[in-house]
Amino acid sequence: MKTRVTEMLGIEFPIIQGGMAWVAEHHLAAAVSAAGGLGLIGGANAPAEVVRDEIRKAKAITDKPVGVNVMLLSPYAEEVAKVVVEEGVKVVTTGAGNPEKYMDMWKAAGIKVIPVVASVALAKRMEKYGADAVVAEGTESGGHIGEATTMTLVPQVVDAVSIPVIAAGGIGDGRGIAAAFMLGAEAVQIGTRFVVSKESIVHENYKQRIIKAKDIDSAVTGRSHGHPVRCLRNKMTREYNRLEQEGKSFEELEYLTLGTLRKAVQEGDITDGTVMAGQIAGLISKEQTCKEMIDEMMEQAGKLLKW
Ligand code: TUI
Repeated sequence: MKTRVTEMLGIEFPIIQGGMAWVAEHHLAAAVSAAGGLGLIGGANAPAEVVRDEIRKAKAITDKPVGVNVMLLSPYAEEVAKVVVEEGVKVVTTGAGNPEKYMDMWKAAGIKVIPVVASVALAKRMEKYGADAVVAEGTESGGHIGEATTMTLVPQVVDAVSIPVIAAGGIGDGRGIAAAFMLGAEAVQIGTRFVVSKESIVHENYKQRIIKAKDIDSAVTGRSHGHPVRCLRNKMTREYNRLEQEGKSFEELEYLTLGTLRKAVQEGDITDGTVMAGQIAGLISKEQTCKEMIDEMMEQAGKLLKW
């Protein structure tokens, strides 16, 4: 299955794993790359030396390329942006902001730069600044989100730019991949399904929460503050949304979300922790290896798209 994205990245299948905070570490990224997709290490809020170490550990597991997601709200974004150059990373995606100030440095180092965007305006701007592709991420995604749905955003971005578009948000099986391709995407980015993979280091409670999730279990905190974050409904989201409705400020509610993603991922606290996951969680029903997931999804998408 060849597209401009598989050719550009030198990968077998048009599947990129999301660079999820605390989740996308070297075991997961290496497993996805080894299975023929593109694995990403999530820089998240980690110090640059932690990211450097993760890159080296992934390289020790697989010879296939592994990319890095630079989370632009991170206090360490600037240092992480330099570490990816120093470590010879071939592909960088960015999230939660505008990566313009790093583009020249990355391009000069020969890095393929793929910003994640949630609007047509940012997609066009990124193309102008030399982006090699964009990930158009719909509001179905887990974590920090925009407003437009994948179904509406992807074809509008496809029409607005000439560079390849990668669809993200709400994709969890071969039907989702086929649908994204019908909208004009040339690859997909998948997060939530890989969270429950065998190679994913998240706590078993977190995996089971996703596996047991129903269609209506998704919640968004922080919408009224302009910091919408999608996760699975629990005691924390109910408390957050209740206080948000009472008009409490972002700062007053920060105690509910600070450090709570780590608490859920590492300690398995899925009651008070933040269980980030996309709306597709309700579709995800079993733990499999990354290779089993990718092979199953590609077979299903291939039949539908008559590849
Ligand atoms: O970045 C993500 N998803 C994330 S980042 C993250 S870590 C975090 N945790 C809690 C609060 C905040 C961050 C968890 N999930 N996805 C990519 C993405 N980027 N989605 C939306 C955007 C985006 C939004 C606005 C990108 C650019 C943008 O505008 C920037 C500008 O200046 O125009």
